[in-house]
Amino acid sequence: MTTFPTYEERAAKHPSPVASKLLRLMDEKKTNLCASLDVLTTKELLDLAEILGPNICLLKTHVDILRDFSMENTIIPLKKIAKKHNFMIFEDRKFADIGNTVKLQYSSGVYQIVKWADITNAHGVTGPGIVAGLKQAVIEEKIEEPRGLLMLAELSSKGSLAHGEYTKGCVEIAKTDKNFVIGFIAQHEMGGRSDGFDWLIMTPGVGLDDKGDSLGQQYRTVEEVIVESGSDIIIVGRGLFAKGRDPKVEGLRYRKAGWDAYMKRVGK
Ligand code: 5IU
Repeated sequence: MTTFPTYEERAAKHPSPVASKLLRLMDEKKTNLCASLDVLTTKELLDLAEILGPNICLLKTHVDILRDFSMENTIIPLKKIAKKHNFMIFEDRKFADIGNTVKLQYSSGVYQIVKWADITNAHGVTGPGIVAGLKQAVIEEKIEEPRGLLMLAELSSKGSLAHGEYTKGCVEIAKTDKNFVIGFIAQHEMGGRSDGFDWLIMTPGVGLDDKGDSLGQQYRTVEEVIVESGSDIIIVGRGLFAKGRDPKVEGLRYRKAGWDAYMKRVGK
């Protein structure tokens, strides 16, 4: 196995302040677990954030699922919990329109994502204007905290069309702004590590007990994702909190599995 730089080494050199902050906190907290909380109410979201907080580096939201979203009751308390337990927030918005439209979707409407999410993501289907549009929202809204974008290069679901030339195209789009684009949602390591690029690879479709669901989701194990496919962060949803599972127990279990796999990967 070729030696791979540690999160700590990568944090020290990374050109993006968001990626650097995330890599540093992963190293300090010893976790590469991102909890994906697709829940219906603010109470469920905040309760799970509080329970899982000590074991995660990142919390992934889909705020448009919440029945009772508000900046005041959802985002302000969530940011407080994030600060208390030292994790970052990733809104899995999957922007997919022309630059001017995504700029407005990112900054305006009910959710005003640019104001609170450290990280968001975008499809490459509309071309590099999507990166420029989202970046413009960060500048025009005068956001002081750093913001980062992930390109959706591959998906975990059965029959996904994001592969081959499409995936390569997403990598080229990512290269158009290496301070803002921090990496990929993908199933494998990609993009190379030359020319000053150090992409973060975050992988959903991770489950230790199930193989998939009835709607096309496909799960791989933590070891497959981190050691064999070279991912940096495991994104786990129902594996942590589905009915009958104890999020405290599962949080610890996935965190340990993720960290052990990372240690194996960096040869420690
Ligand atoms: N998600 C995927 N696969 C993908 C992408 C996003 O599962 O390829 I892109 C999201 C959907 C859900 C979470 O929010 O990641 C996975 O949740 P479960 O672990 O509960 O399947």
